[in-house]
Amino acid sequence: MTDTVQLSLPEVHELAVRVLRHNGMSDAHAQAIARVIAAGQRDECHSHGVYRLLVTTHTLRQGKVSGTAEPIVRDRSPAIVAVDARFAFSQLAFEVGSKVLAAKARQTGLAAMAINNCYHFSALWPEVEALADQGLAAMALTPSHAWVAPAGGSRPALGTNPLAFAWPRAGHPPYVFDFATSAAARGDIELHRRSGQPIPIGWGVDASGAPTTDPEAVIQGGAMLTFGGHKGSALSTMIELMAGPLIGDLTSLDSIALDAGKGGTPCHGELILAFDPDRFGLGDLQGDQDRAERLFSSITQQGARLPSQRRFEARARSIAHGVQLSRALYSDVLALLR
Ligand code: NDP
Ligand code: PYC
Repeated sequence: MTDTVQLSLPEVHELAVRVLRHNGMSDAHAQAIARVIAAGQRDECHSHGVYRLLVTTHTLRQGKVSGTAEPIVRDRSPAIVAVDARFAFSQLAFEVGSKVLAAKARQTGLAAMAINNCYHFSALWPEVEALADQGLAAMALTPSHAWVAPAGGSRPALGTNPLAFAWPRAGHPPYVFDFATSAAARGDIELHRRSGQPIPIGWGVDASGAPTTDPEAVIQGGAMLTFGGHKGSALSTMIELMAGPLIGDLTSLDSIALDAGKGGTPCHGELILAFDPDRFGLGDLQGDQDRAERLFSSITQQGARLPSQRRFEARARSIAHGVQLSRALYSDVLALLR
């Protein structure tokens, strides 16, 4: 027996829907979440692919997150749409609200969507990429749980707080980056723990504040670290403020307090911004796009790669051949159907 299992992309989607439906989720939520999980696995984003079924099901079984609440969309102003996820997962709220966000961005040039009261576990690139596919530039930011120490400290105060950006390109996939403002995503540290592997120095400290390579020491009583020292720390704090108090929602400190040690998915808000290049420019859209393309070429022509290039290559492979899951993960996921 091999250590891996080969699945087609429709099989990954169907497995995710089956697990989520079996654990009490409505079809609308299960389908929206399965789309994001299958996309994560397809693009070989292992910390936010099928592995997330373990985390979402754990959270569902705790009974805190709603598996059925329908999001409520509120038109707050010409440039702001707010979506109340009503303590369900965020994906359906994004799908429903992003249509309004895109329409507003086309009307006003710049529009914002606040998603409130959502349980949030996913990567942000599917969201900004979906907006770029409609010709919009986009940014997304969200807090998580307070697992990360600020630069100069050793106790958790910040979340792993991802920031994603997408820029639409004619004839190419969009330019997209999406990263945690911690040195590594929490999901990566959890995957190292699952496979018994040490983590690199710089990802976290133990309970005494000393640098460690032991993922368990970081998770149990230690703290993760931000990327880029004080710069990552300030960026992460900005994300707390913009996707927390600015939109009337929780910080990562609030989210982990709400969790009360249950180890569930973070619960807070998310802020998504969409920009229409047609409205911002001075009337020479083609010239603007050409200048952007020259910038991308100056990066790639010296052998550097654009962010998401690895993902897009993985996507092409997965579409052609399906994906490989570790057998251990596959059996843990099948166990969720019992
Ligand atoms: P990575 O460090 O793996 O990647 C960050 C970005 O940098 C990606 O866009 C990646 O593109 C790009 N990149 C990586 N290496 C290079 C390189 N050599 N040259 C150019 N670009 C490069 O991401 P993280 O581990 O920080 O985050 C992983 C995911 O976790 C994200 O999708 C994030 O949204 C998610 N997350 C979600 C949270 C939540 O609360 N919902 C919290 C924290 C993280 P590529 O993918 O092509 O390698
Ligand atoms: O990997 O840091 C992470 C994370 C937090 C919430 C969802 N993913």
